[in-house]
Amino acid sequence: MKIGILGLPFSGKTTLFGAITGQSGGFDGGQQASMATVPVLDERLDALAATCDPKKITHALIDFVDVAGLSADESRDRAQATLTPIRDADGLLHVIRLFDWPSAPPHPRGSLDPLRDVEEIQTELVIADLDVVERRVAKLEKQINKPTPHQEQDKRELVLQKRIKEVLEEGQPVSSMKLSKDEDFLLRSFQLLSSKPMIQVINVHEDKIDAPETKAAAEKLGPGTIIISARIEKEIAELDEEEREMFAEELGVGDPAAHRVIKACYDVLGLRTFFTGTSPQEDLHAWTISVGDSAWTAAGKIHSDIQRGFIRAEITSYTDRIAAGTLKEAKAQNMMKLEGKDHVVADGDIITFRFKV
Ligand SMILES: Nc1nc2c(ncn2[C@@H]2O[C@H](COP(=O)(O)OP(=O)(O)OP(=O)(O)O)[C@@H](O)[C@H]2O)c(=O)[nH]1
Ligand SMILES: [Mg+2]
Repeated sequence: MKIGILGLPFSGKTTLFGAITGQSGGFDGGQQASMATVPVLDERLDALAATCDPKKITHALIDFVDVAGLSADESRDRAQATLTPIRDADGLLHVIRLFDWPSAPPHPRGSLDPLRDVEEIQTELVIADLDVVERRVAKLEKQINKPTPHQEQDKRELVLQKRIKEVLEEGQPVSSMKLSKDEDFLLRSFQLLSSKPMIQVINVHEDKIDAPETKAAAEKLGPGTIIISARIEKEIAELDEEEREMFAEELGVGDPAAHRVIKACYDVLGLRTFFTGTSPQEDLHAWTISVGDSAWTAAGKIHSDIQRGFIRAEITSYTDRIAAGTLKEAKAQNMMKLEGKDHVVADGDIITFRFKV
């Protein structure tokens, strides 16, 4: 799972990246971005570990990527270069500046207006996608009359790409379109930025976290918006655990930024967790899947061999597994269900895959 952090210059992207990942971030020279991997904390892992004495505990992981500021002032080439490192992201996190701070470089538009900033960034994504789609349409139009084995498919794709082009030309993101599963699949390789789910972070000064104008701004931006003071969160993240809790409570900032951001990512992207290895001395492991994913897809998260040789999945729900105490006991109480490839995995499921290689 990969989340790209983007936003206007000086909105606090690198500061938030530091708060989430504990790394200083920033980049210079030839580098276009910095990336760090963050474990997804999950209380259920601790509860499961208490029942099975695991050899090792592995959390689900999320990669965060911090890129340079994006804005309408940049050249097209520069904007494309900024966006390249996050084209393959599963979701985007937009950092929107709502802090006023004399010692920071000023907001590039000279005032604070989250809605205006959201529109500017969305337009940048739409223009970047239009570049990709226009080039693809031109290429398809050239090859469409040649009798190739993929001529029929090319024709279908051209119709779709033209439809997308129209939407983008109206300034609308691809995410506003209703696409079928097949169309979605066809488009995947083009990694269109405006099709990606978006989490919005309003970055405020620490004494404005609860201010009415902050809440009003968040409401205006709609669901999938969270409020964070990146600078103070970064300072908190740098403390040791004991100091951290005290300090966070004093400031009323709630859960650490990393938790809240990851939770928002799970909500907006529709992510779910399943577990493997809940017998003694196994590797207890949390994995991320999307809502609606099948047992077969889940198998592929672990290893392509398990997916290829899939026979069945033995599934116990988290609640049943905890109630039974051990996997053996859960089985004895008929809590373990045998499921096939197409079975939809539920959040918290504990799975043992049976497969043949
Ligand atoms: N008061 C306050 N200042 C902040 C906050 N977040 C960032 N800043 C300041 O804003 C300035 C820019 O922060 P960065 O994190 O470098 O912003 P950025 O979006 O990465 O900037 P570019 O990468 O240059 O586009 C720095 O001086 C930060 O200290 C915040 O929550 N509160
Ligand atoms: Mg930065």
